[in-house]
Amino acid sequence: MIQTQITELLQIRYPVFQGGMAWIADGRLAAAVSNGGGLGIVAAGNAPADQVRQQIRIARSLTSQPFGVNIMLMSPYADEVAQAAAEEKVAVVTTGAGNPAKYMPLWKASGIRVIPVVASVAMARLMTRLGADALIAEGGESGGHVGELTTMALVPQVCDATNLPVIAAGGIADGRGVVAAFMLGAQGVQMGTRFLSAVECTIHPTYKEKILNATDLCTMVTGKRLGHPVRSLRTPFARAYAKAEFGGAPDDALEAMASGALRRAVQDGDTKNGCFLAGQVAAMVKKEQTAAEIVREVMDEAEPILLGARQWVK
Ligand code: TUI
Repeated sequence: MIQTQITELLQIRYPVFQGGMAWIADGRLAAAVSNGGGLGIVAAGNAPADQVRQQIRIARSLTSQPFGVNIMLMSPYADEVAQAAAEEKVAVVTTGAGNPAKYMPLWKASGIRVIPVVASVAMARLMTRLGADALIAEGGESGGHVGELTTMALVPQVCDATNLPVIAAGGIADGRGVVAAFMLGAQGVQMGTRFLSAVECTIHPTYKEKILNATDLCTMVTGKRLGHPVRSLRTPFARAYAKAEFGGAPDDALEAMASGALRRAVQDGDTKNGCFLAGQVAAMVKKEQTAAEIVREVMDEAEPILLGARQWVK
């Protein structure tokens, strides 16, 4: 049994978070992860507050365990979703793609544990000062919106900059990744891509199939020119976007291409015009399993590796 400050703080069995994947992480997936002993997270993405509230209520109806809500700060609905999360008194709020400073007093006053994603030491320091309860240090191996640093470089630097427990994210898909994250100073992990193959993950079958067939070099980063780099599978859409981006297409043409692209991947499995977000570990996702099996398998793998590490010390 592995216990850390994160299992302690959140009263969960395993220090494993499910990433807040926009359009993907609904109440059903979040509840399944939480019932499996991890921390399930409902992703708000770009959805309005009433839809997020509905998913929070679905999660609550399916589990008595704690779960979280991820607030994507670039969303036009971020203000109203932040308010809804406070009213619903979810156990945890995680944030991504921006600075949640203006919402922190509200969430803290509602008794919510606030765990922002940080991609830099400066943001880690700021969030620590503003009263975050823990930090998620997410490296650029992850799927979706990515920062500059890798998990290997970011996690120890964030750990050195804060006294809060740190959850490592980006590039983790099995027990080896968990142990590596612990060795860098993390007290927990967050996985997104690995949960794409969960039975309870209701993405289009084409999306699942693409993850299960992925190879090591299957992902790429696009969107740097407009300041929103995202990692996704190297599909015809991603190649066409990269070509337009480097070929000098006007900003509004790029925005038009990207608009609705996540939804087209998740709901329609549209490989021509959809953006299939995935991390560099996509090739490590080998089979469909329940969310509970995933959480358990990863932690069951981690334990003997941690115990075996002693062999190296003579
Ligand atoms: O947020 C994510 N991953 C995401 S968000 C998303 S939706 C989207 N759609 C289209 C374009 C862009 C996003 C898909 N995947 N991960 C957490 C994360 N947060 N990664 C990096 C950051 C981050 C970056 C900058 C956090 C804070 C930050 O601060 C900037 C500032 O305001 O100083």
